[in-house]
Amino acid sequence: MYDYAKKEYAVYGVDTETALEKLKDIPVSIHCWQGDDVIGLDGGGALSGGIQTTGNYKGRARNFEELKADIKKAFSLMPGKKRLNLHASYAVGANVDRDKYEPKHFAEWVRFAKEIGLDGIDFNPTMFSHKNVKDGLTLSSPDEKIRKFWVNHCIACLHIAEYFADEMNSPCLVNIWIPDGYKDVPADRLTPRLRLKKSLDEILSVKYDKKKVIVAVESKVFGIGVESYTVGSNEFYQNYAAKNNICCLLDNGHYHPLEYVSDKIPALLAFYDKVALHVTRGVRWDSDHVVLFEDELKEIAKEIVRNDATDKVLIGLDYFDASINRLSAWVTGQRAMQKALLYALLIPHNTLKSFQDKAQFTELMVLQEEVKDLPFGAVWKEYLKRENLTEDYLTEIKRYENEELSKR
Ligand code: RNT
Ligand code: ZN
Repeated sequence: MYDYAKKEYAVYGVDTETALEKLKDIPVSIHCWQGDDVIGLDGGGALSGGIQTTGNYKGRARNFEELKADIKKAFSLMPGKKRLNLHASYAVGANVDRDKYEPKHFAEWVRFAKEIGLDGIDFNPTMFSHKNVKDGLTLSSPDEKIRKFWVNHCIACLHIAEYFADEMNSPCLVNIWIPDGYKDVPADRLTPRLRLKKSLDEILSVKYDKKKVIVAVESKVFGIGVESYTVGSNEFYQNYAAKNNICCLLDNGHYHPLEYVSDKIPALLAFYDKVALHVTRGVRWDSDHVVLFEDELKEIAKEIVRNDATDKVLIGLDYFDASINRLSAWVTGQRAMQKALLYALLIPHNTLKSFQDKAQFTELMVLQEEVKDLPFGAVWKEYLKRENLTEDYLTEIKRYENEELSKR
């Protein structure tokens, strides 16, 4: 099947071998928080901040050991280069508050990441599910003590990120997302943003190695309970990032349903050296459903691949479904991302681009349609084979569910 597919693609000038070689080197950062419904290990409390998991499928990881075991099993069923995306709330054995977290609270994660051969670790300050989220606000709080607490938390996270970068010998992305906003029509939209700006300035004023730590800001349009106003909006963060030489993180659940992140990637690539992504799947709202091999995911992958931006676009996953087997959620989403990248690597972009430039729009449309049904599946299977995997991951996950998860 693969030999046949290789020949079919060659007709269009696409070399499947090159595609397979490239794919295995594109890192995908996998979020730890799918494993425990975003609860974390630091006893912060119920999930808050306009994000929500629903469902009560058996076997949620209840502690560090279970989470590690689940990650290890799930990651073993994922092809390609993998990074681990951690939230600060996954500190291990910390008996201090989040503003005082240190690298030592994450040393066990580093040991684990090395043990399972990961490419790197990425990091996120956790500014939700905590008593110091006051009136729904963190970095934009009018309460100086609260605002400072979260500034210090972010500063602590920069130090931890530098430690991850050193230990893993790979730069660490630190993504700042805050839940701050208002449920109903606010009386003042500017002042909270000015406070957020001041907080970001304070965070970035500390010394950190910019080659090792990449700071990103993640905007959002609205969340549950904060429908009317989001402090960290798209325009706010894009301007902040541009002026302060940091990076934007685009979460494709964070825009109006008819706004596409696939179109935003090249817009930002025109100005930024790096663009970070949270790949998710919103169903009617920022619902964070498991990522599937769908049209917008393919479009996102195309923008990364055809712009030669696999080093510039930092791909991370961000979804959490508690209604199905959590390992299967992880693997399905990661494989969908890999599939989309392979799909994009197998498109004759140069031919298509030249049709566009010569205004041959008929040819462009016809060829774009034609390549859609090339034997992609056979190349995907070959990729899995070379990664010592098969199409079937569910059998192994079901076995693990029976032997481990169902005992929890
Ligand atoms: C929330 C953001 C944020 C979180 C994670 C847990 O809407 O997408 O990235 O999902 O940090
Ligand atoms: Zn996100």
